[in-house]
Amino acid sequence: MKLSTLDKFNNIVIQMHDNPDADAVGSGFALYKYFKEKEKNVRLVYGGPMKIRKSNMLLMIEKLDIPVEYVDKLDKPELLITVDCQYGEGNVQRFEAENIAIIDHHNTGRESGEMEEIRSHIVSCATVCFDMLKDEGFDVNSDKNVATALYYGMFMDSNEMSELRHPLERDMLDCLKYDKKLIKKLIHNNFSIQEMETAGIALIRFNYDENKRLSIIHSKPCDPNILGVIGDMVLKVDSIDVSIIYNERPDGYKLSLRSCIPEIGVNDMVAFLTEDIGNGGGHYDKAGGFVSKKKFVEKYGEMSIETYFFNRVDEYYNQFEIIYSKDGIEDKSEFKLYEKLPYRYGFVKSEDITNGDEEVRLRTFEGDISITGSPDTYLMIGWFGGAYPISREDFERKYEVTGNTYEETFEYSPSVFSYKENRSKSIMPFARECIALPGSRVYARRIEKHTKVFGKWDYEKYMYGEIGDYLCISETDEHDIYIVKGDIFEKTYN
Ligand SMILES: [Mn+2]
Repeated sequence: MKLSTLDKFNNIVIQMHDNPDADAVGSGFALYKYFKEKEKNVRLVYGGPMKIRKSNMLLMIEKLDIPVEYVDKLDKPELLITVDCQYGEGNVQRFEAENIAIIDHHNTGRESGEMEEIRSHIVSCATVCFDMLKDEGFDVNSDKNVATALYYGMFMDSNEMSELRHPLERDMLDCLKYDKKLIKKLIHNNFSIQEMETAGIALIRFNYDENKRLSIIHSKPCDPNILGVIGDMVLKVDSIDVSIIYNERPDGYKLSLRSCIPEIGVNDMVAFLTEDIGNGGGHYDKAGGFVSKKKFVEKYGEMSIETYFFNRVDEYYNQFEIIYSKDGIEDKSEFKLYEKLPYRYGFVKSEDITNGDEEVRLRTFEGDISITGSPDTYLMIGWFGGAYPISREDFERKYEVTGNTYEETFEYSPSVFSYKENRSKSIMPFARECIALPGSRVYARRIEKHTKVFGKWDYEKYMYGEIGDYLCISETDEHDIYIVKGDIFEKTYN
């Protein structure tokens, strides 16, 4: 949904979930300002059993001048927009309205409809709003309070930015001109004495698996950020490599994961733990997620959440295989030779975007990779806009340059962050077209077991392959081992 499709309404109420958090308030406030600018009659409200009490929230609302109203009834507005929540869910007081729109980032199983924008792969609703506002040409930095509110919303929903997932979130971080002093003040007003006690109790009541060097903690209800604080502390213990902490909320369970070993990337692990019943993601070493109670019961019925986490963690550990590119693969008996079909791809010469040997961060779905501009390094643009580095030598062996420019639109346009210019910029304007040469071949086999590959380019991180993806070895370089998504492989190889 484009935000401007709602411009036709005049009486608009933006509703946050009950007991709104920073993400709900930040998102709601930014939308409020958008509609105010369009001279709409707009209100920002929440209902539910209790008024906001948390000190950071009260401070945020006061200092940023956010016109939040606590209401117990509405007189059927022309348009009701629920933000950071979905109309009809248990954590949103139900009000009648002539039209209903939803802007959210929770995975409740509902798909975006005509007047709905639900992006469950995004860490915060503030990020969804940021993107929608940007699309409308609304400058979020024109009002420092709006920029600060959006920043704080994402900050709180991502465990202080440590659980960011999507390149868009990193763009938002780079773009916002927010009030640093106020953010600092909010950080230091976040926990109450009771919550400190909760953290203490959580640390005493831990579950520990000696073989996996893993701890699972069920904390009492508390601010989600406390989970991150506890997790960071738990990981400093000499006999623990992986920490899972979760707690219960009215609508589900909030999870926070930490890892300090390269073989376990908690971004994959949380995605596995929340598969079909919620959403999750983040980084290799820090990640977060959410399990919806409704979806959990639908899928697992009476099972307790403790049992579920223990079983599921076992499954995760039992089912993956690890491959180190530097060691190569000895047994190639199940691999078959495939030929790359002559598809069109985009590529960029790294020098074109870096002005010489400048260092930039290439922003990919898997995270940022540092690239130094060089005549010998190119960037390939794959399906869905995923970009990755390739040496010129490999490139010239596998592709032929057509001389055309390469124009495609993607959900997220591949981009680099330039340290020199202190901004991120799309690489698409520099993209040229090439065609895969016939004879570019790989050995590949279908993955039957979750596989982690420590690749050639960045040894600290692995690529994660799920069942149905393909494990590939370059025909000419046995240390060039990588994973290609199943659907992409089947389309582009023969
Ligand atoms: Mn949120």
